[in-house]
Amino acid sequence: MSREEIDRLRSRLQSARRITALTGAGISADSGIPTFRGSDGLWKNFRPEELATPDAFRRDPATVWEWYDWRRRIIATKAPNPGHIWLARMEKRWPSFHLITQNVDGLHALAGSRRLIEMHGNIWKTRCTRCGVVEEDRRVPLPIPPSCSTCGALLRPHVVWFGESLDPEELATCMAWLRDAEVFFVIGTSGVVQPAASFAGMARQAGSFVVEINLEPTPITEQADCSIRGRAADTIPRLLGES
Ligand code: BV8
Ligand code: ZN
Repeated sequence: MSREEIDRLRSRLQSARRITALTGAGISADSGIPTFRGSDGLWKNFRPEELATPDAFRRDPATVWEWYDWRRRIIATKAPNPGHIWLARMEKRWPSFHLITQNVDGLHALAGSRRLIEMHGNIWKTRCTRCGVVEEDRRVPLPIPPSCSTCGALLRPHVVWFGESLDPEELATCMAWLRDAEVFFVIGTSGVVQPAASFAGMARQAGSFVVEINLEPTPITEQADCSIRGRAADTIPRLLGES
């Protein structure tokens, strides 16, 4: 993206009031967390789609928990990067700035984002498979498999697995936020996983100016009004304030 294109985008942001951003694993890559489909994202040669499913958990809860515990150990040592931090700052500068993340690592909340929906859940929360109680559990490492402190039954990660539906209320709020946005950012996502992968097209249809930030082209690129090739941790601060 040229200097003048960046300047044009920056002035559009100055005059905008309602901005929504959708992030994926790419924004946390700059904090050292492996992405899903990047080469460093594999664990014991399993693909995420093979482990992040109710069937995998029913068949072998210990292996699924080992994968989550491996990810929790990595995430526990990582911090929000300038991409997370500048998006959190946007809440103060734009009263109608909203953030939707596909990530379960909790780094946006750690960076201070509050108008935030973690649409695929949070890796630091567990949910009881019997009594349904949801708790924050930051033990590293976890006893595997962890059991409910209330009823003793098996706990599962409080995340949305492939084949599971998202929380309907949260999904409705995401729709309202993307329809209402004058500018819709899509940052660090391969645009593969539904329904998040459809958000950019919906926002565009509702009249948003869609800005993609990614290292490489994705299926979202042709739906975007502009697509910036770059790291989220460098590009977001450059667009929103000091470079
Ligand atoms: C549902 C939580 C109703 C668990 C995750 C319609 C069409 C086709 C398929 C479907 C469909 N509807 C439903 C499906 C099935 C499925 C699906 O989408 N499958 C895909 C694989 C085709 N969807 C569902 O099941 C969803 N449920 O729709 O309910 C329903 C139910 C049944 C049947 C029909 C409908 C639920 C999906 C939720 C899955 N859970 N995570 C966990 O994390 O353990 S998804 C998982 O992938 C993560 O959340 C992750 O965030 C997400 C998306 O991946 P990305 O974030 O994009 O990460 P990725 O590695 O792929 O890409 C990183 C990108 O960053 C790259 O582009 C890279 O270039 C870029 N990058 C890297 N570094 C940087 C960078 N960019 C900028 N800066 C950098 N430094
Ligand atoms: Zn219980």
